[in-house]
Amino acid sequence: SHGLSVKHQRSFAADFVFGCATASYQVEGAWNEDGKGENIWDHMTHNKPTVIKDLSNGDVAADSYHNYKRDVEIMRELGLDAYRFSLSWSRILPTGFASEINPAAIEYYNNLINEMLKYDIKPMATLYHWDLPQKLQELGGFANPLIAEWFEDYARVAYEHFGDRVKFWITINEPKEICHQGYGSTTMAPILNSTAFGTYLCAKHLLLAHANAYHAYNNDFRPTQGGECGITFAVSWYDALTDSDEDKFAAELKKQGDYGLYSDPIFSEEGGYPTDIAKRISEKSAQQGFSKSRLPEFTEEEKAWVRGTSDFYGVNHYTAKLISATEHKELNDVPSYEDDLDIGTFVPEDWQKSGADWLMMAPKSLYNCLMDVHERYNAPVLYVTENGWADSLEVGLSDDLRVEYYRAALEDVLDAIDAGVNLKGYLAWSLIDNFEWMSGYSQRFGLYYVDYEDPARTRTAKKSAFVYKHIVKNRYIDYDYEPESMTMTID
Ligand code: GBH
Repeated sequence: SHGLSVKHQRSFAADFVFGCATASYQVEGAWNEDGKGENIWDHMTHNKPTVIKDLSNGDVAADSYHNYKRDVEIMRELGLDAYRFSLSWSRILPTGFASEINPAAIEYYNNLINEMLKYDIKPMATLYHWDLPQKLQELGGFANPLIAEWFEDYARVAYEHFGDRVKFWITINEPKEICHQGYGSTTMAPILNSTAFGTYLCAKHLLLAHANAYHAYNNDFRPTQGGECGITFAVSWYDALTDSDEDKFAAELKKQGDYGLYSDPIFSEEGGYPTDIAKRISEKSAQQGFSKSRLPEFTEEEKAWVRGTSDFYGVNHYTAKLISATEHKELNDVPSYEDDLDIGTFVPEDWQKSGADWLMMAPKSLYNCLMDVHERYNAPVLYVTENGWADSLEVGLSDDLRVEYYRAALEDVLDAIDAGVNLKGYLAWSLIDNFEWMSGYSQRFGLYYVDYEDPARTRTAKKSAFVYKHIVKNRYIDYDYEPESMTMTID
């Protein structure tokens, strides 16, 4: 680079944490090796394979169970400060319960963590990224209030075995996706489709489970281990379609329903659910002839137990939608979260489309989300725990749109920091291509390309990997940078 155009560039602080993220079911494979128990994704993909777009599953995925050394080598190639991965509950506790710990699972995660620490890469561990032990699902999963005890027991096992080295814990990844998609709909395991009753029942118990895991860490492990423990939400940007009060209210309702419902109880001053969405659900329930709201209330004691239980607010951010108040729809006899919201969503034609139908390049969407969370919750410590772009299958290593997406997102990060947001780190989704849930392998999110035809699951750096590496190393965004060759090395 000639240096002139970069002089005016703003920099990321030396202690700003740059990393990449993955999740167990999406990368590990080895679905039944060394004593791992069945989880809800194993169960669904094996028993109902047609729900996955390409009829695939995570049986092998990127085979990170056998390739963890190569994964850490990739982190070194990229020069990462940190790596976010998730623990497979059913690998560690094959029955779901803490009475039986699988030693091979402990060894696998020890190996991964120790390999990272050898090279000074900070492990950031998610306890739950969607792969519930099937046995616990059969007992109701997040619809059963006992999930709070089961999850706490599991969390304690994780803190006990890994907490001497893991200093950053995320309890649960994206509550709304778990509850709405998994319980109230059919777009994620366990595809219960049990209406909005399922969605909100899950919401309450999930929050209690999170709070138990947080308090366990805070009371019994933090004093000796000294790490951070928090939770991560899917935060999309929802702008009002027009300036009308109705559209603005609709956009606010969508924010409350998508993340406020799950993060207000933890981060708001008063605790408990956000008022507008709670009122809406209660009104809809009454209109439909129910004697009380389908949103289960917290007792005062529960409210107090959940409030304040996160050391940071984790933001998974991808895209944006424009929101309008629609004509009041006819009463739906199947109560759903969508029916409760009763809003319209729009995507402008000129937003660049990705390989995923829901993911568009929306201007300033990450900045707007970070500002919203900052203002809504009185300036919490923030981490971007996921952010990324989907390619369709035709795109190989020349992923120019991903390069454009990451540069724009990181520009938003700098803007947010300038505006006073207490943002400590940024993790790109994803380190490598992986199993994209219901889309199977038909969408690729990796900085590295995974060859699924190759039994070795060879990983190759895409153009975006070189660009991300350059940013991480130099701490600024150089728009003139082009990789000289596509040969990746460790600096
Ligand atoms: C993350 O979820 C997951 O944590 C990760 O495992 C996954 O691989 C990654 O993203 C990529 O998908 O705008 O109404 O069409 C992302 C969750 C999924 C939330 C799509 C918003 C769009 C709903 N997002 N969803 S809509």
